[in-house]
Amino acid sequence: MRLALLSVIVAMMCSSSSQGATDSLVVCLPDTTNNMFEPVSQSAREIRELSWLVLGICAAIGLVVEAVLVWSILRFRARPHAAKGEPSQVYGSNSVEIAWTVVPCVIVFVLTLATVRTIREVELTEPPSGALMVIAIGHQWWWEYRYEAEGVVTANELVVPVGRPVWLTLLSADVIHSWWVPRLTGKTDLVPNWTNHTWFNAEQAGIYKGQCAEYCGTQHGGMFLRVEARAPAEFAAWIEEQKQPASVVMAAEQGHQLFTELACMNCHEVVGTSDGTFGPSLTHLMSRSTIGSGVAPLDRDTLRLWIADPSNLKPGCNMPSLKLNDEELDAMVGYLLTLR
Ligand code: HEC
Ligand SMILES: [Cu+2]
Repeated sequence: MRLALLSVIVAMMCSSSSQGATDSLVVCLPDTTNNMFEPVSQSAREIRELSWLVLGICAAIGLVVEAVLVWSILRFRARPHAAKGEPSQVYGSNSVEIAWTVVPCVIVFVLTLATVRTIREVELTEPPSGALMVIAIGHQWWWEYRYEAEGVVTANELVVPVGRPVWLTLLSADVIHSWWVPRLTGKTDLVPNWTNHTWFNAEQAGIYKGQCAEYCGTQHGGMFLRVEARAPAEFAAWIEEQKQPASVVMAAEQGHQLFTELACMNCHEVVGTSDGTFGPSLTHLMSRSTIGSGVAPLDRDTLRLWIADPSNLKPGCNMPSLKLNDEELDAMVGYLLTLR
């Protein structure tokens, strides 16, 4: 019954889109990997089930109301030769009053029970046993990830092992942000001076996308989330790489020198060189695949554009242009490219 009703709504949604009628929800939504109806973790699956239930009940109510409306319009429309004057007036009806009080109460009760049950399964108060503990800090407009036990700090791209629960401690450095990767779990806010938690257990290797889900300023829209779930052995290898200090390449000495002479080092950490924390850690910058919290792929060209002036890629972001000349830019980019 529930599914039959839903397929009606879905068919209606699809046929009103320019793509024409299609027979599944997946096809009429944009083809991205952040579809909450394709969960890859237990809690995301619970949330999907609840969403279907709520959508189904609401669709049924919508259909009943529309049906009564259409029927009334047709049945009681003004007809030629109908009696003139006011129709007969009806005042109060106990049975109708009782029906439209009791039925909504029952519906709300069912929705409440289902919601409470889902919340209890999705929101834990303690980390699940054996969980990987990561601190996630929201900044305007990027994400800091600290694996305290492992001694690893990275930014924007959270790497996790498949099949092991991940317990995230959510903090904010400035305003309220919200961590939401729909295929992994529901959204939880990162609130200044307050500690929140969320968790997920990725069942398949892959890259899961999301987006800061609480308006946090100019570049809120440029504050993407990206979680990469890797097989446990690959994850362990990644941790080992991230624990290494930054590589020192003689050929990049000029850029390294510039990095320490300019303000870069006040804002950025490069283990062995600087310990700024205002901006993302650059120790293993090139192990990431995007720049600016996902606004562009990370390569030589985007790096050069970014250093010349970050607003080329992310207008309004909190890194200033240090107005390097062409030669300095080449040296700086050459150095950053060695930070693998
Ligand atoms: C006032 C502090 C500040 C200074 C000075 C600064 N940065 Fe940044 N930098 C930031 C912030 C903040 C971000 C994150 C911007 C965002 O994504 O919204 C950033 C981002 C970056 C990124 C992208 C990192 C990523 O993973 O997305 C690189 C690379 C970078 N800075 C290099 C440099 C270099 C090189 C210098 C010196 C020429 C420098 N920064 C100077 C604050 C600073
Ligand atoms: Cu945000």
